[in-house]
Amino acid sequence: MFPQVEWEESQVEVFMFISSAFETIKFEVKNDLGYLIINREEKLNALNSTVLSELKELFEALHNKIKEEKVRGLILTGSGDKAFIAGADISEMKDMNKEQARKFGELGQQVTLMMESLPIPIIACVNGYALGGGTEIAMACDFIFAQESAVFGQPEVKLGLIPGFGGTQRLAKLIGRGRAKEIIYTGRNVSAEEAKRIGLVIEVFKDKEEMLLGAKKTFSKIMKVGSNAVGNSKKVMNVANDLTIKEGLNAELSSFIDLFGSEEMREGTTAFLEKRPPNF
Ligand code: CO8
Repeated sequence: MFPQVEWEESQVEVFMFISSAFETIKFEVKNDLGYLIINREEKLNALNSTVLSELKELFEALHNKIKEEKVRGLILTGSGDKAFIAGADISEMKDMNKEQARKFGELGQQVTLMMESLPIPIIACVNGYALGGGTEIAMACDFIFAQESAVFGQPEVKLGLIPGFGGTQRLAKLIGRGRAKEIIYTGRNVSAEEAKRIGLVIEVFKDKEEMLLGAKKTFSKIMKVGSNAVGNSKKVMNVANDLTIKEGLNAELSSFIDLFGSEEMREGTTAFLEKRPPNF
């Protein structure tokens, strides 16, 4: 019933220590919260095949280890002050043949599906340009925070291309078809303020520091509730757009039943009746 990602065995044994294994991303876990940083500041964090492959490897490792390592959420941002992700790497794309383009497109799409399939929330903290693939990666997160100077957009038409990491699908679902078409057809920039107004972004902050603090505050609330309940909410809510209302309601019911009688549910309901905070 749920769109399946085919998770592969991760080569990485303990992801807590893999940060040093990556060239273009940084990852660390503090207080059960993962911080993932796209780390190609000199190229405005543009997504080349190495970044995408490393993201895929990280998400595979996370998927396999999430329970034992107790990661409850991810904050995704870009290194530096200028860009979240300035899109797919144009210099790498320029000379690709059709087969290479297909592989590159598939890899990017796969990364976005993995993000949606991980059973923990991901908050995009957009700290500057999020163009093309940048807006697309942000949209694969559960929701988007932005700093005032953030710039969104799908400028692919200016390069004679169309969005290729899910933008043609996810933007319309998030903000409605008409506005999504206008943004994609013109390739124009969308400010953080407009992005909030049209529902692409849910919160705008003065600067990166405040935005990261805001994300941490949101996670401190999420971490107090049942992690399986959050994971199941994500699973069911992410498929909502792909299903008829009847299929969606069935997905909701089966997920609801899965949680019924779980330790988490027992603790949540018992704590309420005993008038004490739950111990999840
Ligand atoms: N790719 C490669 N390099 C980039 C990119 C990019 N997307 N964006 C910036 N850079 C590089 C620049 O080339 C420059 O490198 P160098 O210093 O070596 O010359 C460095 O980053 C700094 O950039 P600028 O000097 O251009 O910085 P400015 O402040 O002048 O401008 C902008 C910032 C406005 C963000 C500008 O860099 C820009 O317009 N970048 C391109 C934005 C863009 O068009 N993004 C969409 C790319 S297409 C895409 O994402 C499609 C995804 C799906 C693909 C599916 C394939 C099948």
